Amino acid sequence: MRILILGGDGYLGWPTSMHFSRRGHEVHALDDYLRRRAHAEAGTTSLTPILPSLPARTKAWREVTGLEIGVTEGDLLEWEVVERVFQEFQPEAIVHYGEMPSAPYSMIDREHATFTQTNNVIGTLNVLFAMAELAPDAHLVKLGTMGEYGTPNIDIEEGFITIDHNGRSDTLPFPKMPGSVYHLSKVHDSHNIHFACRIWGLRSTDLNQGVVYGIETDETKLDPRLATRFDYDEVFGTALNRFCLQAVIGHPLTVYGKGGQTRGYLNIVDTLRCVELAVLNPAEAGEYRVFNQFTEQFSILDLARQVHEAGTAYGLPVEVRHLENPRVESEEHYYNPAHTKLLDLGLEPHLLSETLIESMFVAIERHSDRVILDHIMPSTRWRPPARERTRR
Ligand code: USQ
Repeated sequence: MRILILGGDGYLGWPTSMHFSRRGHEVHALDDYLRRRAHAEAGTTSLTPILPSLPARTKAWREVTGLEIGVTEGDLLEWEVVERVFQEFQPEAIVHYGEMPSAPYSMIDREHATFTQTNNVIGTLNVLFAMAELAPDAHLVKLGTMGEYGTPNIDIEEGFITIDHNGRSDTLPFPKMPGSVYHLSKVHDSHNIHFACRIWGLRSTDLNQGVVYGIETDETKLDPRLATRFDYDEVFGTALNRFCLQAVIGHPLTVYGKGGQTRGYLNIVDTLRCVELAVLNPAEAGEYRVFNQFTEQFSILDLARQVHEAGTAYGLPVEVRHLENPRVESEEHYYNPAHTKLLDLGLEPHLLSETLIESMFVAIERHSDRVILDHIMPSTRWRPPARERTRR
C-alpha cells in the first residue's frame, strides 16, 4: 500500500515510517522539523542522538535494509506542498502525526497557543481538502488524543455515545472537555474530520491515543543511526519517559500535585501496531470512526511507585517528590474509558512491567551524559501569575 506519513521525523512518525517500509509498503514521509526547531529555540534536545534530517535518516535506512522511504521536507500549512505530495505520491492511506504535540508548549503564552491551533487545525484542513480533491478513496488515520475527552465523571465511550433525551434517542459524538490548548486543537480537528466524512464522503479513523512510553522498536534497534528521538524536558517529555530518565540520573521523580491524575498509557511498539491495524482495516467511505488507543490506565502516583520499585531493584536510589501542580487538572477523579476496538482487530498489548522499565533504564544510561538538567523541572504554568493578569 502507498502510505503517506505526516510528521515522519517525530518520536512516533519515524518508527512508524520504518515499520511500514519493512513490511513491504511504499512509504513517503513528510515533515517540516517543527519539533526540532522548538527544541533549538528552548535550548533542549533529544536524549538519543538522532541524524540531522529526514534525508539523512532515510539514507541510513537504505544502507541498513536496502529499502527506500520517500521524503518531503515541507509544511502542511503550505497548500502547494500538500497538493504536490498528494499529486505525486497518490497515497492510499495517510497516517497523520504532523502536528505540534505538546500540552505545555500550547500553554506558554498567547503566541504559542495561537501557533498550536493554527498549525494543527489549518494543517489538518489542508490534508482534508487534498484528500477530497486528489485522493477521495484514501483512508486518513489521524492521531487524536484521549485528552480530548478530559476526565468526566461517567464512563468514556469510543468516540460516540447513545443519548436518550425527552423520549428520543440518538448516537452522537462523545462530549469533549480538554485540558489544554493543544488538546483543544485535536478536538477541533475531530470535528473537521467528522464533517469531511459526513459531507464529502471521506473515510477516517481518529485514534484517540493515550500517553506513549518507550525508547526502542524492532526497527530502531537495527542500527544506532535509526534511533528515534526521546524527550524528557518539561515541554515535550511525557510522564513515564521523564520518570525513567529522572530515576537514572538521580533526579527526584516529578509528581505534579497529589498524583491521582489517571490517564491511558501504551508502549511505543503498540502504537505502531495500532496504527498498522487501523491502516489494514480501513473505515468505509463516509465513515468517521474513533478508536481509544491505549492498553492500560495508571495514576501518576502508580507510575512513580512502579519506577521507584524497578529502580530500587536495579540499584538506583529513587525519590518520589510531589511538586505544586503547574497545570489545572483534577488530581482525584473517576476514569473508565472503553478501549476494545483495537483489541477486537487483533492488538496484543505489551503491558508495563519491571523488565520493560529496566530496559528503558539501560537504553537511557547509554546517553545519560547528554541530559540537560535545567529543563527537567516544570516551568510552564496553566494559569498566568495574578500580577501579570491584572497588568493585561
Ligand atoms: N505529569 C506529572 N509529572 C511530570 C509530567 C506529567 O505529574 O513530570 C502529569 C501531568 O500533570 C498529567 C499527566 O502526568 O496529569 C500526563 O502528562 P504528560 O505530560 O505525560 O502527557 P500530556 O500532557 O497529557 O500529553 C501527552 C502527549 C500528547 C498526547 C497525550 C495523550 O504529549 O501528545 O496527546 O499525552 S493524553 O494524556 O491521553 O491526552
